Amino acid sequence: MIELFQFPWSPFCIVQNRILSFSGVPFRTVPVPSTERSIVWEITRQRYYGLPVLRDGRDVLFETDEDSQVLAKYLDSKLHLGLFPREWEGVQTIMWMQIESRVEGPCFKLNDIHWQEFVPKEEQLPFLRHKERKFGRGCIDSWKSGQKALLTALEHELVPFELMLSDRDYLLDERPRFVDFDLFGMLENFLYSGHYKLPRRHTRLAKWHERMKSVQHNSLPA
Ligand SMILES: N[C@@H](CCC(=O)N[C@@H](CS)C(=O)NCC(=O)O)C(=O)O
Repeated sequence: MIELFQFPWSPFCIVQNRILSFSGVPFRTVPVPSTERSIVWEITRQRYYGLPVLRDGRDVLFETDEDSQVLAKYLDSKLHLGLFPREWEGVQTIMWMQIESRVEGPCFKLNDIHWQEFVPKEEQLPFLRHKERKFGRGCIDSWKSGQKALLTALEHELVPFELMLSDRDYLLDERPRFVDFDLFGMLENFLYSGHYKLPRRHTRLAKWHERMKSVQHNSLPA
């Protein structure tokens, strides 16, 4: 059975988790603390410490760079999900680069503001240390004081996606492609703390989000 090594509020883990549930294949999630990655180090034979990681029998899959999409492409070709059709090659790359930087930035900061509510107590010290080493001392407090501006930035970054949904159900055409799952993962991370709702003015995005929560591959036209 396919195994997904993950932690629950990670935007990138949510992407893979939703692709797997969309596919309908049985899979199991293996919880890994966000701050302690020895299991990942071990199964990747000391080649990777990031998450998510997939294990499928003897194969262990992980990303090779920021934009590699190794996991999603593996699942797509193994399970024939139609996530990376030729006609959208290139366009999807530009979109996921945008989604995983300009959209992901405000999403994870807005969620991290509430970190003490969802990071287990024993992980809180290494969590804070990891964040402050990466983003500077007091980073989370500064995100908290800039919360309104971050929400405005997110609303602004989502405008092109709202526009793309004017005359179709998914971002590129009538079925979800990789970028739909990618954007979904970032937004679920934003919503994870339970303190936020999607920006009210993006009404089509709200309906798309509802569709993305439950869409199944086998319910789409062949
Ligand atoms: N482009 C990668 C990014 C993955 C990523 O940034 N994962 C985070 C968790 S959300 C991570 O493990 N970062 C390294 C660390 O925390 O040490 C992907 O799509 O998987």
